[in-house]
Amino acid sequence: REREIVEARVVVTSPGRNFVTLKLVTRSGVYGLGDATLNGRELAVASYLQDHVVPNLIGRDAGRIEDTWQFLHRGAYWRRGPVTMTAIAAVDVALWDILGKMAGLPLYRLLGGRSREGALVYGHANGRDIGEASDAVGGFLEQGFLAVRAQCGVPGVKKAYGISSGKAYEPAESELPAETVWNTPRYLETAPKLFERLRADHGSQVELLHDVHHRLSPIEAARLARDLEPYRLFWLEDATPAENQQAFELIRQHSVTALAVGEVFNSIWDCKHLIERQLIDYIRTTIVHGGGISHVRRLADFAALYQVRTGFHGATDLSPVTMGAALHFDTWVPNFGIQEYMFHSEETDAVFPHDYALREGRLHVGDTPGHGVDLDEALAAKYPYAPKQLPVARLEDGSMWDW
Ligand code: GCO
Ligand code: MG
Repeated sequence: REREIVEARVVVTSPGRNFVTLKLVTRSGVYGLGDATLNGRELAVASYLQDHVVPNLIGRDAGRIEDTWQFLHRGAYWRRGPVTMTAIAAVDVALWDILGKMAGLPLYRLLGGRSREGALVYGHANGRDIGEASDAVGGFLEQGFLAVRAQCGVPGVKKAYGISSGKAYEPAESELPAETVWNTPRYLETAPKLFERLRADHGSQVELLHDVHHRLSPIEAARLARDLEPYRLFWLEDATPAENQQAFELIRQHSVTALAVGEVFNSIWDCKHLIERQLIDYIRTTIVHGGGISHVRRLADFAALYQVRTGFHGATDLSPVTMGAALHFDTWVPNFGIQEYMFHSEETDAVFPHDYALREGRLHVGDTPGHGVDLDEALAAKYPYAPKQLPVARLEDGSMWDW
């Protein structure tokens, strides 16, 4: 009875950007937190939770994590999809947090204990041109980063994905989507030159990554992967949209550049073929959009059979609650690869106090019971929701493209 859920609250707050958080409270007063943020579509998940999930949670045993997951997944009848799986993830992570607090154990110990000291992370370096991007990579190396993702502006393309305009990169910047214009040939010329320069400036040791952000066709992606081979990328990410998982066969036929995919996936079924056929090297689906710890754990175990490693999404639109849960997972999971890490703003960090810390290019979790991330509700209330959407992209003739 002490484990009975007596209260469930959906907190929407915007400390610099929008976040949706679920707070579950048990009769004994222990609470758990789960992130439910789906960038640009936040209120759809907030409503899914508030209107359709919360009434099912009151009176439930917080210890029945698996049963609750199955209830919400099978019981919805309408399975999968980003909104549903993000809502289920929020409940799942909050329940794991409660379990940890009740047991007095950090989450990684509940999962099976430590496999490594810290989780290798990669930071985001970008610049308006190749020179600026190279300087930005240098800045990360000075901070002790061992792995850096690099993006640079493309001549003739205004506001390309991943390039900040001075302050921290935050793509969902306006109430209606910003319109950008994309040019594939110019990009395919520029990207190999960027990595040629980065290897010349920074040597062979640093791990370099790059995100194509779904903007190439399969054969274009194959060409880029081949052109980048001399620079030994840690990975090339989202080289082509992956709804058709077979598309990656074409890239594999032409290149040995390591491939990562999956930040927009929400279940194991989205990557089953990619993994079984060993068409990718890293799976990026993370806890918040992939049904929580209970589902992503299955995905990671399946991936391990095929030597595919994790490389969790970690952009700033995933809240510190997801980062904390993901880092516990990274600390445990045997087939860990790397963790994406963009710094949250000071405002965000103040609303979500946490005990993870960066040391020498790796993030380390603390030993606080649960996932170690809290929510300052009084402070959160000072940052009301502000509708923001992600940009869109068009080709030069005006037709819609992938941003
Ligand atoms: C990444 C991602 C992000 C996404 C963002 C969308 O690799 O970090 O591609 O930059 O665009 O999370 O909300
Ligand atoms: Mg990405």
